Amino acid sequence: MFAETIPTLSELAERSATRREFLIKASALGAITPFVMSACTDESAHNTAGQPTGSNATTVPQGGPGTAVRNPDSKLDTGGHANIHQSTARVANAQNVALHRFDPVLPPVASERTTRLQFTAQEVPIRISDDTVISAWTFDGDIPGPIVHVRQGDTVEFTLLNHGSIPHSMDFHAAQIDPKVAFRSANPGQPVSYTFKARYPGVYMYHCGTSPVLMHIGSGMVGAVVVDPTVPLPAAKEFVLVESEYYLGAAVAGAMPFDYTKMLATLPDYVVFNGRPTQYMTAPLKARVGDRVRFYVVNAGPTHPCNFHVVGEQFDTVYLGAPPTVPLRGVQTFAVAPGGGMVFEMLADVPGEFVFVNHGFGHGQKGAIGILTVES
Ligand SMILES: [Cu+2]
Repeated sequence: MFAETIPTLSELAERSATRREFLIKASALGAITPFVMSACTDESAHNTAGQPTGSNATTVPQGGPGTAVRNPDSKLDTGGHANIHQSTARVANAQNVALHRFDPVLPPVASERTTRLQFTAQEVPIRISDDTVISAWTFDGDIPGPIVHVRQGDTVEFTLLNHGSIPHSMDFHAAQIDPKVAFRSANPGQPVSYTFKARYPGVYMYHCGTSPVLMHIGSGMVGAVVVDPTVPLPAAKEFVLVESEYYLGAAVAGAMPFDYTKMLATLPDYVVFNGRPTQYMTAPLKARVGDRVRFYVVNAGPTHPCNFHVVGEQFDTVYLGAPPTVPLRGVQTFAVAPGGGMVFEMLADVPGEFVFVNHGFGHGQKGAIGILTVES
């Protein structure tokens, strides 16, 4: 219904002569309030010379290239870098970066009970639409990072390599672990490893936790972990959607950097599922009549809720936390908090094109919208 009355983001783009005009139309929210940002750049105020300790501390991420000695607590790192106001990446070939659809299908769970993950922090340009390349910070070169799928009780052995230019780290919400040790920052060229057990089922965010966390989450270092319950959920078509907000500055060498001041002002240019605005409008998710459809929705934020809704459908089951504990029945819309993850299920009993959207429509219109096609 709304598509008849409100132009989509793609339509806005087609009608707009320039990118600036497009953004103004897409935002339709007035000027961004000038903002005085915090004092996160005062390195001397934050750093100490501590070393990581504890059984999970397998490397010593101190003194990497271009960095001072840092506190092992990643929340205190990164301050003092000149580029903290805007993300940077190797953008020499930004215009040659191809647009690709992020596959939202949940990958199969591994047969082994120990999953070994090695992610690489990479600062790279990513094309998010035909006319827009962003200068992102990533896990493994994409936004979101790889979808991780394990089972309750599985062990995850994780290593973060840092091929970037500043410290990065990894905070798995699925882990219960001393964050000061495990989530410490890895300096460039110096990996960090730790091991955790996925004790509770559900869908969980992961993100870089290096300070300022807002900048590292907001620049793309996010992803999802799906932990299957011991008693499997009913068979379903399973999709993973990671919503995130983009706050962008003027293009440099063909790529738009993320803007920390705009992140603090909390007025995003785009709100996206799996890294690209409206990507599933032109390349929908697919199901057949009779399928149970399960959406694992993570809201990476960094700031706003994801008010998840499917136009023309209702969720018969919503797991707010670990399934199968206390699901909600008969839900039209539910807000996933920033940093949260929820599981939404519906029975695809009617054929058609069903729009899934952040029903906070200012954000739906900024890109958090797609189509589930149900074929008979
Ligand atoms: Cu980071």
